[in-house]
Amino acid sequence: MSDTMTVTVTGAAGNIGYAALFRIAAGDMLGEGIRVKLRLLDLPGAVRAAEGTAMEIEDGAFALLDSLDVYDDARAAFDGTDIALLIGSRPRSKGMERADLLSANGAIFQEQGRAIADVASDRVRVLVVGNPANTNALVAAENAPGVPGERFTALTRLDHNRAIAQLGKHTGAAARDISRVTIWGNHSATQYPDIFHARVGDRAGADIAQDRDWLENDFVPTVARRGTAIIEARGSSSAASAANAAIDHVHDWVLGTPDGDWTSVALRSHGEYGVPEGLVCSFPATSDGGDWKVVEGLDLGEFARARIDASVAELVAERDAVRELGFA
Ligand code: NAX
Repeated sequence: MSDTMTVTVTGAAGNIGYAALFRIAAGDMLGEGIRVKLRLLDLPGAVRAAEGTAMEIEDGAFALLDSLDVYDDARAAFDGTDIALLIGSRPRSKGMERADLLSANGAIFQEQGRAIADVASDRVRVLVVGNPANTNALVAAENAPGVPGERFTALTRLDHNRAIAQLGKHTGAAARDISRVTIWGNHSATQYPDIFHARVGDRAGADIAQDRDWLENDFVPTVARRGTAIIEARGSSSAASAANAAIDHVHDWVLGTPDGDWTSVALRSHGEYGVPEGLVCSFPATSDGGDWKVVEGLDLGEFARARIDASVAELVAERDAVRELGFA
């Protein structure tokens, strides 16, 4: 890894961007030895706000920050970029149908995929946060000829971290003592948070999962619907926790996952666990600092299989919809 990296953040004027940018500049994402060139992208109407955020970043006087630029043009913003955090997307507005949402986002991620293929660095790594994240990542990847498919990922690390937190609350264990949790499928309410292979201190997750009532009626729905619970409580959607998860994702991708553990990453499937090839599906994965590698060979019981299949079916339907619209 070189000692300077260029990082582009889209949706830079938004809530997650605001929470992520300071931590990136502080070295939390790439480590303290790496200098950062930050490029902020937002829509023309939000550039003034992104400039305000940039002024605050300047005022952080971050030792690792080499440069800071604000753009309203994707090609300019992705020029030479090593890490692209695609946070900006079109939210669902009142009365908007699902097809309209997929269409609006298909156009955004098609354009950004093309721009990344044309102008980003040869080693570019992409994390899509903007929803529907898995399918947006699929659209970007399909429109980026020449960029290996495994460089396009979507964020399920927030769901993964939420699962660790809930498991910790239930067992009294600290987050640091919990490993090998997995989020399978889509970043949506159909996701399946899996603790059957987890370790909680010296306890096996499968043992904790014996409490089926807690597992089915508390743990799984609490993790899957946590985003909605936060909107209800805060009046706005998760921002700092989403930014934190995006930073965790890139950190582990670039610097490697801890020995003996894995994380959850939405990756293009090569057919692992029977997931149709090409879908961007969340799997257990490790990194040695290079590419993500799906953890293979985990036994999936009936409980897991049914839930994973349902979430994968939703991914297939989203893929078919963007294909029909001509974006993939
Ligand atoms: P905000 O509405 O605060 O900010 C979004 C920003 O993106 C705005 O400044 C907007 O102008 C910009 N934007 C829109 N289209 C753009 C484009 N084509 N190019 C560049 N910028 C563009 O939303 P925020 O709370 O920051 O959330 C951002 C996205 O993250 C949303 O799609 C949200 O649904 C998604 N999330 C994904 C999560 C995940 O785990 N994958 C969790 C958190 C969050 O819900």
